[in-house]
Amino acid sequence: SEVYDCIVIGAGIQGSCTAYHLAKNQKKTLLLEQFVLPHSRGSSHGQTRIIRKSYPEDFYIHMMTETYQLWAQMEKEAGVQLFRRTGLLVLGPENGDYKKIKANLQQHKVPIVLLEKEEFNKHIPNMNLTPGDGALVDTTAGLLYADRALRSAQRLFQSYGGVIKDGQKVTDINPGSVVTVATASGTYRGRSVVITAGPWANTLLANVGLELPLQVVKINVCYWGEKVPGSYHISRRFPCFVQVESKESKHHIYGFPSNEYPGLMKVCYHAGSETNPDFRDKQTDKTDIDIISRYIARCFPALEPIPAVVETCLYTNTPDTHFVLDRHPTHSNIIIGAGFSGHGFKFGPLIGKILYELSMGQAPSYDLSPFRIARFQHRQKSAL
Ligand code: PYC
Repeated sequence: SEVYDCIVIGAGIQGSCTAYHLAKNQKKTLLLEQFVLPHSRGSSHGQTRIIRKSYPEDFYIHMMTETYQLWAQMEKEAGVQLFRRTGLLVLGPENGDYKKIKANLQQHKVPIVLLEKEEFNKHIPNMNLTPGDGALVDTTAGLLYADRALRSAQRLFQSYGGVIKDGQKVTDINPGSVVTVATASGTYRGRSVVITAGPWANTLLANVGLELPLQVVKINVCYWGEKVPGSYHISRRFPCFVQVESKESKHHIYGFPSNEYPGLMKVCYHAGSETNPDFRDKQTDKTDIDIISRYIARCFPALEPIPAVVETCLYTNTPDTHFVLDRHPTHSNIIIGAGFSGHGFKFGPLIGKILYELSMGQAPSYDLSPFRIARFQHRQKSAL
């Protein structure tokens, strides 16, 4: 039977972007997805994601420069708008993570606007700045139209000759110089395999004797009604925002201008309770919603502090919240992209490029030391 240059397992944003780079570089590629596409079972569905350079870590800000270019390139190839610049309002106690983000943005010469408390409401109406908090706007940031982006990556992949087989759950992976991947419908062979299975990473990695320290959490994606519709609307240039620490929590609270559902603003909490990705409806904890409610009551006087719509997304967290981008420790033609920890979508086309390079045995164009598997005390199953 035919042998693919690469089989990518998992057609979320990371797998779809990896497949896109492979096919664009004339590699014979199969993209496998366990569910029928499109679906909302993983971490790549929904209308929007934030894209930002506002990070306390140097390496992410560095990676974002090329990532913005790759999104623009994908927009051009697909003929679809994927990015909208809204700016990102960053808020937090002056001496915490906010300070690190501000220093990092300034060091990398990212154009920012510092908002003094006296003029805060001139720029950001209908919002209360917490006393003691600093506020800045990263003017380069904005939002990605997530479901459009995912579909564009998959369509471009197909237009470059790539093959998608959806509704095919992988049941076995046999390592070797040619790797065999089995599903209920067939067996496929590839010179390399990329595993980008999101919350199902460890389920698949069990087939190749590896277990990563990943925690799958359920995120309640909450939409809050505007008391006066349009108060925070994108057309009024209300920005995306991230509150990096607050009275309510040490975790981020983030939000988007109202746009996707009329009269509703998406505001979420960047943490959740552990769940099993196949039984996520069993996880009914609402502590996170209470935290956002209290924050909204305090900081967003023009929002109803009870959510009108709650959807679900899954994060797959590593202990340090940094990604896993690496080769399998003993099978160098099996490549792993995992643990995107709720902040990986924005990097999609760059992650795709890096995983493509690894899958072809090329030297990656970035220093991947923050993303290595060896940083964990990982357990290897005795079978190996
Ligand atoms: O990484 O900017 C981010 C983000 C926003 C919401 C979830 N992640």
